[in-house]
Amino acid sequence: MNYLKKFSYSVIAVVVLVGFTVSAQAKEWRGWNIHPAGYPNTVGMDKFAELLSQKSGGKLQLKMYHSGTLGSQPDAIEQVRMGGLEIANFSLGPIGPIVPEANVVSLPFIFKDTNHVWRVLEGKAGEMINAGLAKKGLISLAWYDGGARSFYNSKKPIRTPADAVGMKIRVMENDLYTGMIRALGGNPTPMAYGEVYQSLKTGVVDGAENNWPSYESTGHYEVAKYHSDSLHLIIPEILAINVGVYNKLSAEEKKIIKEAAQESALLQRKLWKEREKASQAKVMAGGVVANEIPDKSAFQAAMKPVYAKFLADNPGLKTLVEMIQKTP
Ligand code: GTR
Repeated sequence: MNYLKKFSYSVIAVVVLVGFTVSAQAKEWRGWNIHPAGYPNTVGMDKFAELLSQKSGGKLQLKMYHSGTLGSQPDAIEQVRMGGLEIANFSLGPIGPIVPEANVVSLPFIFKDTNHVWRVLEGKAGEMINAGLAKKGLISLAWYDGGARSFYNSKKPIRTPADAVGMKIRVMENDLYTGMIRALGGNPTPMAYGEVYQSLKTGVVDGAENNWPSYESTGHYEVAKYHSDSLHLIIPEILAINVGVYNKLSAEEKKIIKEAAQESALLQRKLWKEREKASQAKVMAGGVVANEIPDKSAFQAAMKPVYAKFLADNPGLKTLVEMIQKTP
């Protein structure tokens, strides 16, 4: 063997050895996200992955799978709870049926605005929600902005609850949302996010409800051009990690992961504000007919039975609901 060959063999050996040692020590996680490239949550999760690697000197690695490629949201929630997937960004909406404490955020009109959401989540109510999530396998690392959701449909503007009577409206899988649509006199259709565009297009449903960025990024505005500013739900989004994975981390790793999550949330929230405006402008330019609902009291009054049923089913959550309502 000549010198050059010998030299290159030993270089290869060293590289292989180093490679093995790094991968033996590194934790490699898989992350789920439903949104496409460029969406604030997608950028936020990529930033989270980058910060994790940076702050841990490469020991904490997260490979993100965007656009729901690893499955629907209800399935992914189960996966993260059971440890099949380690990390995800979820809406609290579809988590509600599993974690009753987290379901209070899905009571229509419970929040005044996004800042109210942050005040609640940073206080005692937030602690109770986090404890409920942890009991069901999900540790909350940070909160992302999910904006306010409004109705849109392919038929006509909704100005009063009477306009929604008889309308087939897609909702996320959560009994609170089917109750909400029934209370308005509509027909709720729970359905996975990825199926909504086609269902609106073919008339399987007349309408749906979401925030401006999702209304735009999914193309729903192309097939449901009447947008009515009901702002009936303001649902926070969680950056969650499986409880077993989290509990095995060292104190130093827990600190790193929390910091990275919080930093990514600040970025997501900033991008969210920008995207809300940009999405609204884009859909309006695309021919959307939007109406405001300056007085929402008729919609709020219609939600009384939804609250009554929720409290009858979950008497233990009365304090939490009141705590949120009383948070200034
Ligand atoms: C979006 C949310 C998604 C998903 C979706 C839906 O606003 O970010 O996680 O919940 O709504 O309506 O299914």
